Amino acid sequence: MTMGFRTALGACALAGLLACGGSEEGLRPQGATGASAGVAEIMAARGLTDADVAAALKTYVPSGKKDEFYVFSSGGQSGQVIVLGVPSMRILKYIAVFTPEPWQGWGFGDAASEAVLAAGDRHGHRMRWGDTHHPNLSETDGDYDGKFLFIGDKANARLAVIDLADFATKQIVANPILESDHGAAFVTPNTEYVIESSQYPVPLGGEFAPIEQYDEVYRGAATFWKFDREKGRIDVERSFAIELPPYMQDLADAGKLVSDGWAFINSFNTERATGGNLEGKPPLESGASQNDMDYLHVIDWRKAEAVFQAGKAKPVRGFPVIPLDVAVAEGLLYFVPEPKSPHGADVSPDGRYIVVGGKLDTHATVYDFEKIKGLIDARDYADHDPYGVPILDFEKSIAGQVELGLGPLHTVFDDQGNAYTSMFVESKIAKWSLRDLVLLEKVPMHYNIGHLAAVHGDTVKPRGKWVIGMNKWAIDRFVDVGPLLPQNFQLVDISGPSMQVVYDAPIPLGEPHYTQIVSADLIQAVDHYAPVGTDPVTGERDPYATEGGQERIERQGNEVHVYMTQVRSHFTPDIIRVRQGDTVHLHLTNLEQARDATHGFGISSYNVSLSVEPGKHANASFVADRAGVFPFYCLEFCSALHLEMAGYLLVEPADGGTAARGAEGAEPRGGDDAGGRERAAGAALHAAR
Ligand code: K7E
Ligand code: CUA
Repeated sequence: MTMGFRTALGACALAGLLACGGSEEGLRPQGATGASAGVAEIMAARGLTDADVAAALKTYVPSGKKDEFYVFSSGGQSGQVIVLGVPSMRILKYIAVFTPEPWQGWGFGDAASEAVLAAGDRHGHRMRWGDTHHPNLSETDGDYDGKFLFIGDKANARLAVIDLADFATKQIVANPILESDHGAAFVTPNTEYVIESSQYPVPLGGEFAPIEQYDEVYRGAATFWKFDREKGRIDVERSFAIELPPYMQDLADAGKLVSDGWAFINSFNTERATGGNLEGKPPLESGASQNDMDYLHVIDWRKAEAVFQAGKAKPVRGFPVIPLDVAVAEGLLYFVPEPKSPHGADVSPDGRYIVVGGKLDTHATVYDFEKIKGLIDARDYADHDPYGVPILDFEKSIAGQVELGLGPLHTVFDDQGNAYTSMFVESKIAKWSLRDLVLLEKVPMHYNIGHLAAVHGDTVKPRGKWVIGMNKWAIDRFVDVGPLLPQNFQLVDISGPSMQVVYDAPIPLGEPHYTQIVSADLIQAVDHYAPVGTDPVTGERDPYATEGGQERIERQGNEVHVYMTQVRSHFTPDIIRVRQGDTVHLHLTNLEQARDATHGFGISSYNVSLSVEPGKHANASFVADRAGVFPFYCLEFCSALHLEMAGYLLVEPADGGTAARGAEGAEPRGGDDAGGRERAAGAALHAAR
């Protein structure tokens, strides 16, 4: 009967996985005596197959055990970064980046985060969202070093720097010449530069030009942001860009090892279609799909750096840009044709090959850098584009093409010489041999796979084991949650002879694009801020940091500075008295150093939310423009007396209304009886202490 059949199957599955010692019997894995029968019962009750159990055992991380790898994923339209663990696929954290996030006190009054966000404002607009596409970990010698994470905002051409010591965003730079990016963020092998290249051409610098002048005035660009590792920040002064023709530059990757010093960007719309479907022109999408070939951009960034340092760049909105004609004359920009609607540009671990997918092509094209370099050195050009950029011969530049199927996009690598390419149209991952350029196997994805990631799969040292397919719109994988569908990360075991999908993880925070998977032992996160009073953005003790015993309220005119501390389970001070119209400057230090001693600060009606991790200092300023009584409290359940960790902001009416006067009479305010009139006249008042 069914029950018995299942029981036997389940036991076998378990036995196989636990390296069953026995033989025919096969039912009692060593050291797991008695487990098999229980497991079989569960399998029967839940209708699980052998494969299900195998998958569960591969991904289950028992309570108290930790994951072997971190996943850093873009958060798509959420403007954030999602951190997961592999193999469990448990979500560990969202890192606030371009978007305010109240739990982390990011952009809700906290001055340090507000300043980081404000640095990303564009053209005087307050930007509070982003479309994060490609996270990139900092590298040393072409492998992740676990120190920093960069991520680009496609919608607004911005780049963010996240420090993995505290998993917090430290810097946002707004690209002064671009309006959108896509080839971002991609680091060079020692994180000398973080690449951010354009997607949609515009007149560089953000000025207006009619779209009829697209060919003449609209441009793309590749920005090379200089990273100062010591400071952990982009050094804008030492950064530069290279002007590119008005093609739609797409994904970027930096060369490594044999191709170190070079960068590669695929492109589409070399037709330079501009749309205009209501104006009698073909829609952008069809205009952009006429040519059989677009151009892989090949950039000698070391030469570009030298050209920039030699002062040959020209300022565009104050930002140094190597003009296109200079780039051509200096020999730092080349094109190689790439088949129809290309996407992705992924450099192999040895740096020799660049793999480009073709959304409308069935092949992945494998370029051979040595051939490309040979053609460049020999000035063996097949042609020039309308802007004078040398075009190399396609056939002479490639190692070959692999027939993979429909809609190949992105490629990552394992430690066995294999490549894995996402097949968007087919909804599959194709595994193929980089050496022999033959397709080995495909595994179905659910569904619409975009990027994929492998463990250290885009470094010089891939580590195999796992691939994650990053699928869009999980139409049939989870219980329904309305028309806006979660995404689906599928974990694929690549350690065996055939790929096995072992876990589906819904991603409910925007549409992630790229992800990187890094060994957990490379990440060394701090568990508190030291010294006490540290501003997490500067990494230094904040000038307003408050020591225990030094808490005070100081008034300067109508500015009230509140020097406040918190320890379990109180704020000092816990009563703040101000007058309507005062500007309140809250300076809040968490005096604790224990790792589980995070406090928060949330206050009614004034839109302030602070997260104050142990040792952290936060500043928040607001105008107390509404009279009333506003409780504030600690936002983390920090102790048994957490609910008591609260206080009051008392904002007395500026017009000295009766209610306020009545209350005032009872307060030890001394000699301020006529305060109402004085306040109404805007007179300076002394601080209430
Ligand atoms: Cu293919 Cu923005 Cu990298 Cu999405 S991109 S999938
Ligand atoms: Cu501090 Cu709750």
